[in-house]
Amino acid sequence: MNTLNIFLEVLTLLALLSALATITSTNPIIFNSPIIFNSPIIFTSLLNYQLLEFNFNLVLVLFISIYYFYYFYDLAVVNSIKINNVLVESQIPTQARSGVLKSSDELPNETNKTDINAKIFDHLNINPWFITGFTDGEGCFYIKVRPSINTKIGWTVELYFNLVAKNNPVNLAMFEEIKQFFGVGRVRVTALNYIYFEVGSFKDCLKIRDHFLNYPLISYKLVYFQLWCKVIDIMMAKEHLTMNGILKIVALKAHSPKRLNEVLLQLFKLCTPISCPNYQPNFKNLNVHWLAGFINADGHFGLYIKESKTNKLGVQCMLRIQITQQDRSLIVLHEIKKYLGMGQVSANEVKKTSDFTIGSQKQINEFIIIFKEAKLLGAKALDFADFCFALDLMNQKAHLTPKGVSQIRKISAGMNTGRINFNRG
Ligand SMILES: [Ca+2]
Repeated sequence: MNTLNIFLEVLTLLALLSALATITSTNPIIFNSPIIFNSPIIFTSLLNYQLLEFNFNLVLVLFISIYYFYYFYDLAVVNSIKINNVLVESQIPTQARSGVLKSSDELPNETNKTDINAKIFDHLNINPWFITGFTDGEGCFYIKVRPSINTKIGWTVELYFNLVAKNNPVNLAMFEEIKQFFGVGRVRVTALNYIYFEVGSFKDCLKIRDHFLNYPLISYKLVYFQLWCKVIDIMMAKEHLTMNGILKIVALKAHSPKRLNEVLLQLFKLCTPISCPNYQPNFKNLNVHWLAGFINADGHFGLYIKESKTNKLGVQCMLRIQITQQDRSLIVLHEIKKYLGMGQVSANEVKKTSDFTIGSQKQINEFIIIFKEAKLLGAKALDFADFCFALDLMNQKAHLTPKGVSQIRKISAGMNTGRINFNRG
C-alpha cells in the first residue's frame, strides 16, 4: 500500500468517525437505548423519522461501512483465489497434461493440515526429491561472517538457505508451495525481478538440514551443504561465540563459492586451513523426481524453427532438451545420460560450462515416457506443456505443412524467455 492509499484510508476513517459522532449526538436514542430493539413501535417511528428527515450522516456511515466490509472481504477473497489462480496444474493444456504431467503419489514430509493454505496446495503433493533436484540446480547454502558491535568477540555468524527463480506469477506460486513444504522461510521479490525463497533463522536452517540429510544433494552443491552443516555443528556447540570458533567458520567459508571478502581475507590469515569435504555423491539416488527438480532449475525445453534448403517448406522444426552445468558438476550430466540411456554431453569452451542434450525426436518421445511420473512446477511446467504440444504436432507430421509450421512458430515465440502468458487454462 502506498502513501496516497494510506492517506485516503485515514481520511475515510476520519469521515466515518465524525459522521458517527454527529449521529450519536443528534439521535442519542438510536445508540443509547436498548429499548428500541424490543419495541417495534418506537423502532418504526424512528425509521420513519430517518426516511423523512433523510439523515445524511447515517447514509454516509452506511456507505463507508459497506465500503470497508467489501474492502476487507475483497482482501480475504483475493488472497486465497490469487494462489489458486496461479496453480500450475490448472494452467497446463489438457492435451499436454494427459499422460505427461502426472502428480506423484508420494506425499511431502509434513504439511500442516489445519492451515488453510496447506489445503490449497494439498493436491499438488510436491515430491521431496524435486526440492533436492531444484536445490542442486538453483539453491544456495550461505555462510555469513560479519563484524558486529553486539557480540563480545566483535563477530557474528549467520546461516542462510535460498532458492532463486525469475519473477512471474507461476514461479511465485511454486515458491509459495516450497515454503509450505518446508513450513519455514519466506518468499521475497527483488528489484532485479527475481524471486527468492529464503530461510534465515538458525532454528529454521535445522529443518532445511534435515531435509537434505534425508534427500541428499547430487551435484557439487553437496560440498557446500556439507560445509554449511559443519558451521551448524560449530554453532550448536556455541563455539561461534569464541574467536577460535569464528576462525574455524572462516576457514570453512573459504571453500564456499563466494569465498572470502577483503575483510575476511585479513582474518583468514589467522586461520588454520580446514580441508574441503570430498565430493562424493551417491548417484544411486538419481531418480525422476530429482531430475524434474534439476531440470526445473537448470534445464531448458527448446523449440526452434530454422531455415533449411533440403526441406520443401524451406524451414525445419527442431526440439531440444538441454541441461547446463558448470564444469565441477560435469559428472552429474554423465550420470543423467546413463540414467536416461540417451543424450549427449558436450563442453562449451567459452562459457566453461557443459551441456547435456537430447535432440532427436525419437529420443524425446522416449524421454517423455520416462518422465511421465515426474512433475514440473512454475513457468518450466508451462514451457514443458508447450514443448509437448509441439512434439505432438510433429509426431503427427504437422510440421511438414505450412499451417503446422506457423502453429509451431507461434508456440515457440510464446515460451521460455518469450513467455508473457502465465494464465492459460
Ligand atoms: Ca544453476
